[in-house]
Amino acid sequence: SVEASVPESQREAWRKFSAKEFKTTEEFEAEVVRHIETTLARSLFNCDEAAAYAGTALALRDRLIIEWNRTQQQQTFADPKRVYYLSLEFLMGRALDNAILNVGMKDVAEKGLAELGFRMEDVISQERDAALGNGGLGRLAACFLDSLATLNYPAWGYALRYRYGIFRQEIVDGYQVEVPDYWLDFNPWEFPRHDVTVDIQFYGSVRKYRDDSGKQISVWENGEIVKAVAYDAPIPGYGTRTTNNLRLWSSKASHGEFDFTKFNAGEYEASVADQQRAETISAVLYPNDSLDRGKELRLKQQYFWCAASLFDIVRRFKKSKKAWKEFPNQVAIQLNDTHPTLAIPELMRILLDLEGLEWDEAWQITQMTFGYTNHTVMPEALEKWSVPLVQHLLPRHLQLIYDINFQFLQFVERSFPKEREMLGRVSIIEESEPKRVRMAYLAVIGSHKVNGVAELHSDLVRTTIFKDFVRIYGPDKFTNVTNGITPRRWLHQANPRLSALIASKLGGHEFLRDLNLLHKIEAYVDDKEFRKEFQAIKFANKKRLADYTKEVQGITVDPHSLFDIQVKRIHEYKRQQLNIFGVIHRYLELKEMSPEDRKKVQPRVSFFGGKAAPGYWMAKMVIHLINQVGKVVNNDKDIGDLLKVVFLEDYNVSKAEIITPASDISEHISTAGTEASGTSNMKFVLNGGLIIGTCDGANIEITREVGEDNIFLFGNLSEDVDDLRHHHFYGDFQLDPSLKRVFDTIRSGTFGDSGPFTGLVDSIVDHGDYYLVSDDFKSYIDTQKLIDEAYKDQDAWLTKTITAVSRMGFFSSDRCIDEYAEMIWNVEPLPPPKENGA
Ligand code: T68
Repeated sequence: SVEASVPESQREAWRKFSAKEFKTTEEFEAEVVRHIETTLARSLFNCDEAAAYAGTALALRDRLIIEWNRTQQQQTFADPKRVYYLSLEFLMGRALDNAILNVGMKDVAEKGLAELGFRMEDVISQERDAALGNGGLGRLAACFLDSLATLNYPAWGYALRYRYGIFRQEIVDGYQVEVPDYWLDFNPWEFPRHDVTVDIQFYGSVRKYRDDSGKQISVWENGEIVKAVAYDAPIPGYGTRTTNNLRLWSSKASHGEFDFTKFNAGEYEASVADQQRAETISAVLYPNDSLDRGKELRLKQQYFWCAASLFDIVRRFKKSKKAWKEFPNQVAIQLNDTHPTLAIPELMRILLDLEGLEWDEAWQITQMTFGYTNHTVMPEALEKWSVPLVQHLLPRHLQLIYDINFQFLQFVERSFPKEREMLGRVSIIEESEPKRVRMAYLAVIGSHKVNGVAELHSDLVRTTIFKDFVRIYGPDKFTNVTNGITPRRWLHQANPRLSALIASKLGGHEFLRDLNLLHKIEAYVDDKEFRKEFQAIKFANKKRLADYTKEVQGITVDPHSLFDIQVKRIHEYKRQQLNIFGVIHRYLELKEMSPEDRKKVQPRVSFFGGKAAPGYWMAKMVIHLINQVGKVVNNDKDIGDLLKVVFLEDYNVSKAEIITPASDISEHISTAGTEASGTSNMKFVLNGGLIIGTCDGANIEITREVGEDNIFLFGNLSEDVDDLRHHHFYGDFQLDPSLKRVFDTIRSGTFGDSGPFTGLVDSIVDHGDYYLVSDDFKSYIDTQKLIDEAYKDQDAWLTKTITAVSRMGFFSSDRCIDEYAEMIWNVEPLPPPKENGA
């Protein structure tokens, strides 16, 4: 039984007046103008592009919210098993373009805006990115929301409503400078739900007593309360009425604006300080993408978000009045990395302390509810929280973690009585000083499935960090779901002309819902007209990036050059340094050549883009080196157009939509075994670019799908990494002569003061070359040579790119979500009703 607030007899009137969605161009225009004139209080005499954007966005928002209401109503009545995707990051980018596309109103909006005097492209580019994420992990979550809605899964995303997203990057004198990203000035996509709030407790103490029946009761009390307020953003599926919800929690002082008792007692500042301290929790996204810094505020964020989300999920479940044992049949919670692992002890607390369940039942429910996705095997990224910190902030949760650990270790001891040394290895508590909670172990123990994000990565998960756990639980608990990307944003939106070309051959856009249909375009690989248009599209996309580069970076590049692109977070393991050393090597070779020989060279532009974590010195020096090399190379008269080096400032999702379709080659060159999957590799190939890459992450599956002839692989394999590191450790290696020459050039001051680059060079020459740059250098530059040669045969190159595109169907996030749904969540789609109403 569902409560409804309007009595049956009045519902007719209600229905008569309930909001209608615009359908025609005229209705759309009417909505836009109405919003501009009334919501925004502007007129046709002062309507700039920003106002046109606002009006359009508000019109679309109204439409989404009608669909959203319908979807939520239907889900409330049907009460199916729902998926909850807990992620501290959702890197959504812009919403307007996506909303227009997904509700199928592109032509209407384009025509309507034109009639009102605006170009759709200009209007769309007024929107600022919702940048609530660092990189791949956050963008994956965003692609998943798109697929979940498109496939009609009843699903919710839960995250924090950061006031500041990932910082904006500026380059000043060749160095990265961080500027705050205050993105909430105008955000038409969110709906504050001031009625949906949750009290979240921190600190305090635990009181234990026995009730009348002798049962031990734990009460967590005397803590500090902070309020979580819900903000909802509608997530429309493509070509379906399903519109799911992304719920973001904002923190607020529990007593509202400020504490009047304190205020009246003259403690004005103290009362405001309380309020500010509470609001700090959701103030800022942590900008580290692969380093665990163990900061108290981060732990607060994690608990605040987990506790609010679980309260919400449990509240929804309880409305259905089902027995607790039904919980895992109604609720699947996916943990995006270990960031939401506190949800495990939090659910235990709810079930034991608040609902009075017995341990065994509570634990079974918990394990069956959670799934955990791992995104890295690199030790410095694995979260470990200091025990004293957890004790202080979350005293009851620490007890529960110890209890979980106790039960678990007993189980291990029974299963492996002769391997007592295993207990220390697998304990959730690391016996360090201070002791630390290993969150990844807690996540494994509290979940029924653990998955990696590409085959090699999932193998490494099973054979390295969770090796013991595979023996303890058996191999079936550990699985692989290779990442995917949404073709709506990353093909249709980013590359409308290519999408149109494909549609013209496949008889429509159905491939955007079933990407495997792409294989049918392989039949056109020899079709003259098709090839011509495909090539023209690539050129136009390169031209667009060239224009952008001129406009924003002031650098002129020739779109006939080979465009070589590496855009992603800057990290030693991703090896942008290998790329820039290769560029320096190329520059030195060009300098030595005779003018005659230079004429035979394939001109190239090396594009870089990406942010460095603010505290990551080495990454910042890589950015500096790229910019310094660019300054010298781009102004060298001997070189001209043969080589240009561009650092694209402030790489983000909306810029990726311009950059990705413009590559001839993109670089995915991480040290083997370090990049869990990578997802931009998929985006580049889908848009008709080839890859230079190592045998790492999803490069391996991409090779399997597109064929070895259509990708450029190089470098050492992951199974050889340990040995190679060992050799470096014992000084048993020879620096490649061309790499040595690159280092000598840097040291000589060719690229300005070499001081800032000392650490970078030394890390390779003197400090063990952990990321094996020197070991892969030769094979990297040789492969780049092969690419130069291959590119000269434009016909063969075109054949490779078309073939590769046609074989990329596997990498849709739709495939990925269906795998999660079947293997991990056990949920079914809930298709929307054909006509209006539930
Ligand atoms: C990325 N991880 C992987 N982490 O590096 C990438 N980490 O290989 C993979 O394709 C992608 O996840 C999706 O699976 C990240 O992006 C983070 O951003 C991050 C953020 C905070 C803390 C740790």
